[in-house]
Amino acid sequence: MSRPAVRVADAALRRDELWAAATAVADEVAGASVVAVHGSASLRTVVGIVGCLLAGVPVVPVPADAGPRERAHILADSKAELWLGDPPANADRPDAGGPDLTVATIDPARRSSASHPDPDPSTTAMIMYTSGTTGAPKGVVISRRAIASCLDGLADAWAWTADDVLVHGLPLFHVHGLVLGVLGALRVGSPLVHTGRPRPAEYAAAAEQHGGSLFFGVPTVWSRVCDEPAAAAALDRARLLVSGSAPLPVPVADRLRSLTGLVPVERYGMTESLITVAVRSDGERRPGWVGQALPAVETRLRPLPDTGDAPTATGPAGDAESIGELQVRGGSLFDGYLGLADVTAASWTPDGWFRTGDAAVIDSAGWHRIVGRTSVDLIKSGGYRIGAGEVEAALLAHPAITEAAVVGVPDPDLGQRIVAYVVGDGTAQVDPVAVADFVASQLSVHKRPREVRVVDDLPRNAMGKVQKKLLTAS
Ligand code: MLC
Ligand code: AMP
Repeated sequence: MSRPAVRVADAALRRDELWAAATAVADEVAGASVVAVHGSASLRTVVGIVGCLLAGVPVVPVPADAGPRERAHILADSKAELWLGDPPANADRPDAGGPDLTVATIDPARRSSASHPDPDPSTTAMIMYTSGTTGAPKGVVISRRAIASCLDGLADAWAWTADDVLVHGLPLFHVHGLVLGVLGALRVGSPLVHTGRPRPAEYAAAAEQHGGSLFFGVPTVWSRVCDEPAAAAALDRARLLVSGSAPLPVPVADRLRSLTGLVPVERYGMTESLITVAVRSDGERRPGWVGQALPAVETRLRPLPDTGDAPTATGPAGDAESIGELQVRGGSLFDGYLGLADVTAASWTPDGWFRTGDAAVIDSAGWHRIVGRTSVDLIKSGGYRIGAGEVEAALLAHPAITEAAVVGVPDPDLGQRIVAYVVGDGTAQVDPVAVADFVASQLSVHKRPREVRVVDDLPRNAMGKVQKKLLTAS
């Protein structure tokens, strides 16, 4: 009997079973304009997403822990007409308080042998919601062609084949866990072992029980693996440890090397561009650097926008020291933000390059080092992208809060942790715990402030703009 193609926690399906179960979903969703799938870490999610892709229906993976306000926005903005999967934990119905939509469960035990025509590569595969510096999350429209281009580039860079066994436990509603971690495995034909959560002990168990050869993690995961040396030691027979979604601190790469004998490889990307730059498995390893552009991608540096927050440029571009804004173009780029033509246009240069908003250096061999972001208002915590503006809007909805500023403060575990500074209206004492709970009633868990600091006023410049640099330094 052939081995499972996908295992999530204790549930598994062979490839023929997965295809037949997903085809049953495709039969059900065919013809829909947009379908939302509850992005829990489950085999149901995999079956639901693959089913939508087989049917050629754009799918919106909804964060499993999205707060009601966030979820209502995603469903209304995407105009999803069907919800696939269990209702989320914090609602009887996914659209509680929002628009009506049909709700259907996903049953991995169903089978269909119907055939669905191959959709055109230019059609939309996914609409993935991601945070900007301000406002509600934007729907990133990603084509089938872009996903294929990205995955083929990574398969080439990492010599990723059906002989590999991929292990990870990342969320199934973002690029890392879903596009790379599920669709990548299916495209290459390597079995996927998803551990439910990305815990060190479960990575170790997957290495031992399932012969994991390729492991994906965000830097927080790798740092936690290092904190459990016995788990780290179990990865010593792996072929490749891959880190992405946020900067991997060099000391973590060094600790991983001493515990496993493997130098992790990094790759860099965004929801909008998918993965554009990667370290090759057969080449040099350089901790702190994220590698070279993938074959279908070009990169360049341009002078940083003068935001007052950005790192300062130090010299001419391309010399491994001078910092510029990283701009990219090529086969894995998105088709635009859903319904936001102006924002889409502003995110591209007039000559057709996507502005990543990341500050980088490039050396003469085309190696990239990411040195920061051009805006302090995009925070990366545990590999999650969080817009300060969205959290501030949630805080300002609190009746006793008159001003709010959200910053990412360096954190040894999470990279950055969210700290909220709030000013009360003076009518009553503002309780930090109640404020965090208030945000929790609206947004997903990782967007909640880890700390709420109640202050008398916020530091502002002569123009009245909050000086966040002063807050992150305190
Ligand atoms: C967390 N918790 C909180 C909280 N934050 N409780 C109250 N207030 C808060 N502010 C809870 C959690 O729900 C959890 O509870 C417990 O505290 C521990 O939380 P944690 O320390 O955050 O750990 P964990 O939940 O394990 O999360 C760490 C992590 C997670 C690394 C597993 O951050 C993660 O999955 N990150 C991956 C993000 C990702 O995939 N990004 C890719 C984006 S795509 P409980 O009860 O649940 O235990 C991309 C493109 C690219 O970037 O390049 O890849
Ligand atoms: P997201 O849209 O969630 O995919 O987040 C994209 C952002 O994650 C990028 O703009 C970078 O700031 C960051 N990022 C992704 N990979 C890396 C990496 N290897 N090193 C540093 N930052 C990264």
